[in-house]
Amino acid sequence: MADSTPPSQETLSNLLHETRSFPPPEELAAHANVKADAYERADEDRLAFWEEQAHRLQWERTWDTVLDWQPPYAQWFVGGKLNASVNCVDRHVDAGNGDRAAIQWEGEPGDSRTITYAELRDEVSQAANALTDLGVGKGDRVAIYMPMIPETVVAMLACARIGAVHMVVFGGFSVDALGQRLDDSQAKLVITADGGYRRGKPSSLKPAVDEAVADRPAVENVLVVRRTGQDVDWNERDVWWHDAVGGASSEHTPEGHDSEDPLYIMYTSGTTAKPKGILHTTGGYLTQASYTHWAVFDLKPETDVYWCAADIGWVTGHSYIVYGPLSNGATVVMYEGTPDTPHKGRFWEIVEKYGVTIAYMAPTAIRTFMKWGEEIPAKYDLSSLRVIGSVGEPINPEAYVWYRQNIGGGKTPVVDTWWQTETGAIMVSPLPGVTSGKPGAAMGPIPGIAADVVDEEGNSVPDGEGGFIVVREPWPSMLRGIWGDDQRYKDTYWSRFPGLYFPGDGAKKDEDGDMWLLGRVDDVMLVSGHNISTTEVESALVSHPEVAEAAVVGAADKVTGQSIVGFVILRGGEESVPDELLQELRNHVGSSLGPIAKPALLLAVPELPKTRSGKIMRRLLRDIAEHRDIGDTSTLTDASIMDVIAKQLPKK
Ligand code: 6R9
Repeated sequence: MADSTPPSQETLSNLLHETRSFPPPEELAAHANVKADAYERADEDRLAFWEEQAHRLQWERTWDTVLDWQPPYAQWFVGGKLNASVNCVDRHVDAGNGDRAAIQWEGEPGDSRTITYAELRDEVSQAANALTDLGVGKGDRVAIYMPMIPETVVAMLACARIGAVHMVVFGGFSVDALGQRLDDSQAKLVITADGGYRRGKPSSLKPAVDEAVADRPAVENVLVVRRTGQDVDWNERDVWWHDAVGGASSEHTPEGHDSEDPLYIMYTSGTTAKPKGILHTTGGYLTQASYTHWAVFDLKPETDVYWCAADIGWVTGHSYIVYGPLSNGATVVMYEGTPDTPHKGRFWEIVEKYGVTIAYMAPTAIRTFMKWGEEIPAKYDLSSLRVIGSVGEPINPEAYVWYRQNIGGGKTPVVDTWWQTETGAIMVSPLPGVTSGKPGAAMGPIPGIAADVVDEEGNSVPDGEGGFIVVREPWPSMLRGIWGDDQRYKDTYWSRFPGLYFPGDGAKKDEDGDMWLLGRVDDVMLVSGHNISTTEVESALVSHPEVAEAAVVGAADKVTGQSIVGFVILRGGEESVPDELLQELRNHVGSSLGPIAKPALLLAVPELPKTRSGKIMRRLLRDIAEHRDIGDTSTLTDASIMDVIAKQLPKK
């Protein structure tokens, strides 16, 4: 509906005028990997800038052409050859860093493993040999349906090593979601585990795979890691990881792959339509994943301990647990379980235990920690942290300030990083040694990225106005298409504004010219002819001291077109709240944003429907608010929450 209408100027001028600003710490700025000149160099010659970044990697053959751009198809570092797994592993061993920890893994029950770069090379080589023995070759697709264990990383890198294309499916997805992705990608091997640990108990994975592959003969083998030791049914095509990989040689001679050879497919959960298989290739993707991880987190591989608390089944796990950090030779912390198992201080216990210096997580996690209370992180020594990041949704100014204060000790820069599965790597973000951070703003495009905010005609908007975020020039880690559906690639991203990439998000430039991301344009609400972004109303709610999380939707209304229905989680977690408080919250929104933005109905709920990457699924809340049957919930973490929320709603 509101598909092509940008947030109105009126609403935007009402926006919270953020005056807080946090300059980079002096010490960090003095030794920062990236200084302000990077923007100038990139502006002067964008291709030369990316070419310089490509030299961060080890190439078997250098490229002939930096960019071949036949809109909307880009090829980067054409003619170059490299191996992504060599760049993430062997290279560091060859440089004398074989003893450095590559992965510090923490299992949910408290078991742990340290894997050095030398050990990782051996395991990846063994897995590459095992995959080859199972008949997997270059270009074949391999599905990975795993818990958060080191073998998941090994499996991805082994595929990259032999040129097979990995396709990781969230361990929490249903049989149907897995089956649909197997059909679309025509995967020939599935790598899975008996199960993993979540919320204090073993959850199973193998039965879902058994069911999904039963009527899918294209899957030739299922390779199974033993993680929990639970009983599993055993079928003819099943192979134990410890037999196949454990028994394989740790010698493997890698070959260079073309810069444009496919590296992986990652499905993004379309809202109603079939999921899109986003295709990424090798040289450009690895260049930008590596550069952004080094630049945005100011990574010093010798001394930093880096932790990204995302799941590997999300693109964030691909670019910022695996390809970015490992290509930079970083020490990466990886955690298997949930943040409240066995207690609500688990994340901070991990930071203290490993001396984490850089942490990266989603706003949904940050808001949950706000709800649990600041006394929990206060019990741990978090003084090792020096840069903290956010990704996945707009971070509300209040959540940003809480994060900086209670996790960052009031001193660390917060990097709010905007990007998508399709962009492959970070596009818009402050740089911690350069940018003064402003709560709630992603600030501006990183060097070498031509992102802008435009109006409906595709013209750049002046400062103080809003519209749509677009990207004007191709970038190295951009998607190369949608697997098997070229028309959809053109229609989805390149048809709204001819010649510009359209990510589907609303955005604005504030009076200082800093960029704010305002959520998906299809979530924008239309109330009495005014466009109102969900992000702004939610941020206004979260800025009230009693509110930890909020989601708002526009529900059909005979009089106003749509009316705003809000769902809030209170900081103490109470569900039965006095009407006066809800009234006060409605008024609070009214006074921050104007009466038009005041929710017509506000409900206190114990939880919100979220995807595994923590995004609020507003379309399901809209179904509830409009008293409709609830749509597809297969990508929800916990579908039972929908009944709980529906019960709160007054009858029609
Ligand atoms: C990396 C990732 C992409 C969508 C994107 C936008 C939202 C991500 C954000 C953000 C505001 C940020 N998003 N980061 N919105 N500020 N820092 O999340 O990929 O799962 O494909 O989602 O997430 O709406 O378009 P993906």
